[in-house]
Amino acid sequence: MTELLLKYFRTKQQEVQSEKRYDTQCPFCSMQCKMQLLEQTIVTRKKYMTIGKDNPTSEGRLCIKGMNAHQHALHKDRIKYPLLKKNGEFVRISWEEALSHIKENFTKIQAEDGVNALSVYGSASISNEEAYLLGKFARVALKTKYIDYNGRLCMSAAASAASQTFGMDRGLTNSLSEVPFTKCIILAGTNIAECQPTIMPYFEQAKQNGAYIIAVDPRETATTKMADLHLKVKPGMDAALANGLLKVIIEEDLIDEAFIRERANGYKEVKEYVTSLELEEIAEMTGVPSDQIQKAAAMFGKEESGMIFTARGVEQQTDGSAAVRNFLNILIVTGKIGKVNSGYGAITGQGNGQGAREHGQKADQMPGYRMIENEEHRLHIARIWGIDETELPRKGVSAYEMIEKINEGEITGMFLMCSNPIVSNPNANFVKKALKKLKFLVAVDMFVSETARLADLILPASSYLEDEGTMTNLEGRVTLREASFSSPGEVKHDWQIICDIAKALGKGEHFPFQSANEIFEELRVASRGGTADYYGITYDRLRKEGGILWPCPSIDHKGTKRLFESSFAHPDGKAAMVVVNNVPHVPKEKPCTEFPLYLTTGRIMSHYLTGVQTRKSASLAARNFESYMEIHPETAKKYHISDNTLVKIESRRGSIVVRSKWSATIRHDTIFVPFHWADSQNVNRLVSQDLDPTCKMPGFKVSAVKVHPILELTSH
Ligand SMILES: Nc1nc2c(c(=O)[nH]1)N[C@H]1C(S)=C(S)[C@@H](COP(=O)(O)OP(=O)(O)OC[C@H]3O[C@@H](n4cnc5c(=O)[nH]c(N)nc54)[C@H](O)[C@@H]3O)O[C@H]1N2
Ligand SMILES: Nc1nc2c(c(=O)[nH]1)N[C@H]1C(S)=C(S)[C@@H](COP(=O)(O)OP(=O)(O)OC[C@H]3O[C@@H](n4cnc5c(=O)[nH]c(N)nc54)[C@H](O)[C@@H]3O)O[C@H]1N2
Ligand code: SF4
Ligand SMILES: [Mo]
Repeated sequence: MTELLLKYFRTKQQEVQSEKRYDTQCPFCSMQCKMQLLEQTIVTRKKYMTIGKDNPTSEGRLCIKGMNAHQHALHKDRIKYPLLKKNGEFVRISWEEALSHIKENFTKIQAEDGVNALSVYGSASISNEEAYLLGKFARVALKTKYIDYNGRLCMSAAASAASQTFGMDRGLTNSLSEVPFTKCIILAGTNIAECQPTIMPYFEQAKQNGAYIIAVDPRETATTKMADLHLKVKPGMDAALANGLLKVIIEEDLIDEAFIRERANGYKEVKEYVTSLELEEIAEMTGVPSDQIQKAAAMFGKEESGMIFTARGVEQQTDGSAAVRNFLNILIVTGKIGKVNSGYGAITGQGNGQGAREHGQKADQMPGYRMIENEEHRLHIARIWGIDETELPRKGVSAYEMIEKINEGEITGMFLMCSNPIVSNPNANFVKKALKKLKFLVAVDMFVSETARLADLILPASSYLEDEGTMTNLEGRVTLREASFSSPGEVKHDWQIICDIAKALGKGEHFPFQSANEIFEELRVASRGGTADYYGITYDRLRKEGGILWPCPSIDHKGTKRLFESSFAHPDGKAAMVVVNNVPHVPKEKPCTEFPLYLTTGRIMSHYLTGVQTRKSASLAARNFESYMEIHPETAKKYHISDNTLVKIESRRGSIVVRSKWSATIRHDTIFVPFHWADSQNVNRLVSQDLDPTCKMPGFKVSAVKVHPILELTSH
C-alpha cells in the first residue's frame, strides 16, 4: 500500500468517533446466517455495515442479501405508527385508538357473522415465539378455527411427505457437516447457489472429495452448473422421473435388501409398479433421455453413501407431496437414510420456515408438531393454555382456501401478520378481488406492502435488528437471534402486538408476556413430549452453545444431529413407502395450441420473496430493478421476441408484462419468470389456483402460457 493510501485510511479512522456492534441474524433465508451490524458515527453522520459472525451452520459467511439487509431495516419508508384508512388515505393514529378500533371491529364481525368469520394469516418469517403466540391467539383469544400461514405455499409438500414416509418432518435428517463426506448427491428442484448461497461450500467440498452431483431442473442455474449430470426435466414431471430412477435401481439390483426388509413397509407394491413401467415412456414424459436416467440411477445406487435434497421445484406442484415421497422411496430402497453421510434434506425456505411449521400456525396443528384433531394432543395443549379442551377450535383450511372463503363471504375479517398474499398467492387477480371484500383487514408489516395497501388498519412491526427471538434454521437447529437495536417511532414487536390485542379483547390473562424469553418458556413446556420437542432448550443454553438441533427433550440432552439411526418415527418404527403414479390425480395444465409454453417461476439471488424488503434495498434493487422472462432463443424467434424487449405473457387467469432475456440453456418448451415483483409484473396473476389435494400446496411451478412481443420484431 502506498504511503498516501495509508495516510488516507488513518485519517478516515480518526474521523470515526464511535463504533457500536449489534448482534443479529439475517432476516432472509433458512441458513439464518449470524451477523453483526456495525454502526460508525462520523461527526454527526451514522454509517452502517453488516459482517458475518461465526456459527456452526454458515460458519461466518454472508451472501449479498445478508450484507445489505440493514438497508431496508433502516429505510425511511418503514412504518413508524399505526395507520388507519380514512376516506382512502392512511392517517396516523395512536396505539390506543388502533386497539379500540380492532376490538370494536372484531367483536362486531363475530357477533354478526360468527366466531369463525375472523381469520388469521401468519408467516414463517416471524420467530418461534411469535409463531407459537399467533396460533394461541387465533384459538384462545379469537376462538376461530381459521388460521394458516405463508409456509403453506412453501414447506407444506415436503413436510407432509416426510411426515407420511418417516413419521416426522425435520428438513435435514443429517447436519450439514456430513455433506462434504457423502459420495453422491441429488439436487432436485433446488437452486441453493442463489437461494441459500452460504450453504455452497459444503457441496463444493463434497465435490472436491469426489462426490458425484446430479441436478434436476428445467433450466441451467448457478446450482446445476456445479453438477456432473444435469437432468433437464419437463416442469412438473419429477414424480415420473423418480419412478424411472427407482426402476433402474431395482432392476439393476442396486438395492439394500436388508434395510428394506428391516426398516420399511410397502416395498413390494413399489417394485411391482415401477417394474411394470417402460423406461422409454418415462424418458418421453419427463424429457430426460433414458441413458441419463440410467446413469443417474447407477451412480446413486452404487455409491456407498448418498443424499437427496429437494426444494420448491419438486414441491410446489399439485402432486408435490407425492413427488417428494417418490424421492424418499429412492433413499429407502438404497438404504441411504438414517446413516452417517446418507440422508434427506428439504431445503427450507424462509428464515424460520422450519420452526414456524412446528408450533401451531398451520390450520391443523398445535405446538410441538401436535395435531389439532388428536384428542390426546388437544388435552395436553388445552391444559397448558388454561382452557377447557372443548373450547379449542377444530381444524381450519389452508392459506389459499381461506381466500376462497373470504370470496364466498364466510370469512369477513382478517388479521394478517408478515405476509403479502396478493403477490405470493396463486391466481393473484382473484386474491386481490377477494381481499377487497373483507369488512376489516388488519396488516402487521414493516412497510405498506401491496396487500397492506388494501388494509383498513396497518400496525408497524419491528425488524430483525430490533426483535429478539429464536429461529430454527434449515438443519433443524434452534438459534437465538439477539436484537438490541432500538425500534423507530412507535414500532412494536409482533409478539407485543399480539399480546396487546389479546388484552384489548379481554384475554390478557392468557397473554401476560413481557419478553420473548417468557414466551419461549411456555413454548418449551407446550412442545414437551411432542415430535418437535424443544423442552431441553433454553435461552441460556442457546447463548452458550450457539444453537441446538431438535428434538431436545431434556436440559442435559445434547440435541439430535442425525435422525432415524435405529428407527423411523412411525409407531412400528418403519418407513412407509408408497406407490406414486406417473400420472397425478389432479391433472396439471399442459401446453396446448392456445397456450403453447410451460411457465415456471422461482427466485433470483438479489431479491427475496415478494420483494417488499429487497426492493427497498438500494444495492440489491440495483442488481435487478425489474422482472424478466427467461426464454430459449429459438423459442423466442418463433414468437418474434427479440432479446431484452417487453413481452406480454398470458395464461387462462391473467396477463403480465416483463422484459425478455434470452437463455440458450433453458428448455425450449419452458419460460421462467421470478416472482419478486408486483402489480403488472406479478407472475402470480398467471398461476393456477389448483392445489395438491394432500397438503394444499399450489402448483406454482407449472402453468400453460402464451407470449407475444409488445412491439413486433421489425427484422426477421
Ligand atoms: N435469493 C433468494 N433466496 C431465497 C428466497 C428468495 O426469494 N430469494 N426465498 C427463500 C424461500 S422462502 C424459499 S422457499 C427458498 C426456495 O428455494 P428454491 O426452491 O431453490 O428456489 P426456486 O427458485 O423457487 O426453485 C428452485 C428451482 O426449481 C426449478 N424448477 C422449476 N420447475 C421445476 C420442476 O418442475 N421440477 C424441478 N425439478 N425443478 C423445477 C427452478 O428452475 C429453480 O431453479 O429460497 C429461500 N431463499
Ligand atoms: N409464483 C410463485 N409464487 C410463490 C412462490 C414461488 O416460487 N412462485 N413461492 C412461495 C413461497 S416458497 C413463499 S415462502 C411465499 C412467501 O410469500 P409472502 O409471505 O407473501 O412473502 P414476503 O415477501 O416475505 O412477505 C412478507 C411481508 O411481511 C413483511 N415483514 C418482513 N418481516 C416482518 C416481520 O418481522 N414482522 C412483520 N409483521 N412483517 C414483516 C414484509 O415487509 C412483507 O411485506 O411466496 C410463495 N409464492
Ligand atoms: S440470505 Fe440466507 S444465505 Fe444470504 S446471508 Fe441471509 S441467511 Fe445467509
Ligand atoms: Mo418459501
